[in-house]
Amino acid sequence: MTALMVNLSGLMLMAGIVWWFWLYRPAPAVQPDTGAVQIIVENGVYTPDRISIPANQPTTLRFLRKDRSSCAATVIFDNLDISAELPFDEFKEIIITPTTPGHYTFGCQMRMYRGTLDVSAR
Ligand SMILES: [Cu+2]
Repeated sequence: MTALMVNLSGLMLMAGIVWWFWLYRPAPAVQPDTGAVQIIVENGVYTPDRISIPANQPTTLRFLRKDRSSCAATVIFDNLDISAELPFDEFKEIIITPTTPGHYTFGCQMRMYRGTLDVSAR
């Protein structure tokens, strides 16, 4: 019995290693070409959760909240002085024009939802 458990945990470890080194690829940052990005708020994740946008140009973030929990209803952009309420199952557009390139995190109040804006100078 113990030997079986050891074999099982060994198999799971190998599966984990295969997953990590061969199968896992981080999602690429999304580049809007229309000046608008749609972000779905569901199951504890923003999709996409990493967004590349240009500095000094207005970008529309179009949120659609599919999560009924009240915590998901607020999105806060750190260091950009932006926060907004997201109505359930309705599009909410937030237009941002960041002036300083860098990485800006955003999330819900309790930080269950997290995302990053990569602002680049172009
Ligand atoms: Cu939350």
